[in-house]
Amino acid sequence: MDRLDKLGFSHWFRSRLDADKVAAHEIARVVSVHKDRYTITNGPVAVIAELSGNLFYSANSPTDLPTTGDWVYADFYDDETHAIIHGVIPRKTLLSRKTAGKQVDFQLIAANIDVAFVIQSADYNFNPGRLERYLVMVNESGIIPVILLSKCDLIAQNEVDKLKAHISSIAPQVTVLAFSSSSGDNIDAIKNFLLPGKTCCLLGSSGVGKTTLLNSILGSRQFETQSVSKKQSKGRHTTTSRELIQLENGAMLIDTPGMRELGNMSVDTGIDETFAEIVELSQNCKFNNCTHSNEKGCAILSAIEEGELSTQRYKNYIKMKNESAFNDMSYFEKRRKEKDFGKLIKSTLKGKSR
Ligand SMILES: Nc1nc2c(ncn2[C@@H]2O[C@H](COP(=O)(O)OP(=O)(O)OP(=O)(O)O)[C@@H](O)[C@H]2O)c(=O)[nH]1
Ligand SMILES: [Mg+2]
Ligand SMILES: [Zn+2]
Repeated sequence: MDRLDKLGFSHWFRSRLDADKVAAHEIARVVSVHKDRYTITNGPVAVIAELSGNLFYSANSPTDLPTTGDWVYADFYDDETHAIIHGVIPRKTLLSRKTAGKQVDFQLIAANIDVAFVIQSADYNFNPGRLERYLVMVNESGIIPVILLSKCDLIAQNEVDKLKAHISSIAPQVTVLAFSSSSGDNIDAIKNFLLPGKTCCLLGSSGVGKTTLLNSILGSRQFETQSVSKKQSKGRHTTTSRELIQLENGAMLIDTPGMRELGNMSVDTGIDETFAEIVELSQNCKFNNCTHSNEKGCAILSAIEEGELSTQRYKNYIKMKNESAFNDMSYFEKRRKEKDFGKLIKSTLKGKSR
């Protein structure tokens, strides 16, 4: 299984394999997804694949279907030019968010990521609240976050230092690197995280320079980038799909399209990890059921008063807690309705067949 190891397969996955499925199928990794067309690889070749009808129809939610980075059971056909995916192997980690817009469901970003680079650009894009949002998503799934501050050629060194200090106050446990793809500054420090057999991904708003960084790492302009329209200070969503790329040294990297809105659901663990000092403070609140909004003896409120905790950070914490709870409730409600609807159809069909 050596060629799979090179793609990141490890004991963790091996110990979770289904013996029957291993006997019936091959193992492969999903390189990219374009609507219902997948590209998968087992090492030597990358092959177009489709889902088996059984996998597609038995899926209860988007999380049951493969995404970029997933390990799958597959059958290869026609001299390995075509394949059918029969199942998803348990995931070590999964990056997902709430689908954009009003719909409440999970959208998968990538699976089996070891390290996530969360990128903000040093010029206009720096936004602590958004950074916290990304960290919640990454922490929730147990992925190691690394914060990258891009385009440092555009601001003075003392400004870079200030931003880095600000980030460290938000995320004291996380490595923060300032870099520039233009000058090449610190690209080597980023490369140190790209280890053979490990899978990393690039996350951040459109235009922060994710694809430019990927090209810098590759040492060639293999992937398309586009200048940020200065007027709106907004990127143009140049990258539109996620693709797993294997680097020369054997590490894997997934570039992702910038996200306009990052909504989280089911992220209580991620929130608590991202805001660990607030959780710790709450243990000193006078009342067990403290809502940290107006109670006397609230350790969080007094920390804010004493300037030990920033109001911004506290507000973002509460906001994300509420949002996650609200989204979970809506999702639960939706699933309940879908189930009822499913039962209705089943009972109608039963009635007909009688
Ligand atoms: N000055 C400067 N500009 C940079 C740097 N890195 C990227 N840029 C520019 O920023 C713009 C956007 O870069 P992209 O790499 O396309 O951004 P992206 O994050 O991949 O954007 P999406 O694919 O839309 O999510 C391009 O014009 C790049 O040339 C940098 O280090 N310094
Ligand atoms: Mg891009
Ligand atoms: Zn409290």
